[in-house]
Amino acid sequence: MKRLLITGAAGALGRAMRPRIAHLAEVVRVSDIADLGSAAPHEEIMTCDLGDAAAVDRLVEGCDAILHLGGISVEDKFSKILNANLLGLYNLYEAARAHGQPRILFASSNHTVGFYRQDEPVAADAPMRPDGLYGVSKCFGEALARMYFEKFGQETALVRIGSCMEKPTNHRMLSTWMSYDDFAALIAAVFRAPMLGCPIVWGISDNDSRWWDNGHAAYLGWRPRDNAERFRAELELSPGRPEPSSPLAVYQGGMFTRDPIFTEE
Ligand code: NAI
Ligand code: 15L
Repeated sequence: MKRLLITGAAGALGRAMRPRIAHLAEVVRVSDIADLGSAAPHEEIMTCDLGDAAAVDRLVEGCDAILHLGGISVEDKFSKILNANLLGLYNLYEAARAHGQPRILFASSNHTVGFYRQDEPVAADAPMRPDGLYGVSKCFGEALARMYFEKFGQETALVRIGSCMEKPTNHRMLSTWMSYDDFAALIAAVFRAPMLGCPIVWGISDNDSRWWDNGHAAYLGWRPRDNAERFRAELELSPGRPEPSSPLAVYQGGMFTRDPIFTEE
């Protein structure tokens, strides 16, 4: 493709994905509200607040695909979630509608279903059970994307990312971990698939321990290769197993289920 837009490109996943997916496009437009540093030769920088409709319209114009990572990524005050994750997503989809409907990969989250217990396998079409306002914002994002698909044919992969980081850091992540390389391979599969539709995809590696199954999305041809299991022995030593009654051991969303509602002051 000619131009791929990455929002949230200054964040943890943005920084990890930029070198890994550079080969997917001739030009990668990197965007964030935060400082993006200097551009690589194949990159162009556009600083933008997702809550600013006019700026998002300019951002999306000329792009063939969008990797949407930008937004508030943990529990936070509603005003911040409202601007970045609700208004920001609406702005992005309206801009996409105005500019040829580039395919979108939306970084959704396991926190859409965080209140399921860890002994309950969850199907992609099971009722949402968000574990906080952040999780609710991802439910909104999935619903918005689905509506734009049904009404206008806008294609989106709704990737419910588990824990995408260098390595798992607690026992819960033996089930939720996705390696950076597996995420990069998923992004490539999403943007190369002849037909995408609007599937929910669980963003996890090929972990032995798992609560989610991607059988319904096999047509994407994505084959994750990493497995959190190789970190089990290390995690047994530190941080060790959580208490059986700890939210970390009970709920799929782990400690997010215990976050308060952060008030504005
Ligand atoms: P991050 O917090 O490191 O990066 C998010 C980026 O979005 C930041 O650079 C931030 O400046 C930017 N941003 C925030 N508000 C913005 C606004 N109003 N306008 C423009 N940019 C704004 O998060 P991370 O870990 O890189 O995650 C990326 C995406 O993936 C997020 O949407 C997050 O919810 C989602 N996700 C990540 C998971 C993970 O394990 N890292 C798990 C599940 C979902
Ligand atoms: C998320 O949605 C967060 O963005 C990320 O920071 C992790 O905490 C991840 O979920 C997780 O559940 O481990």
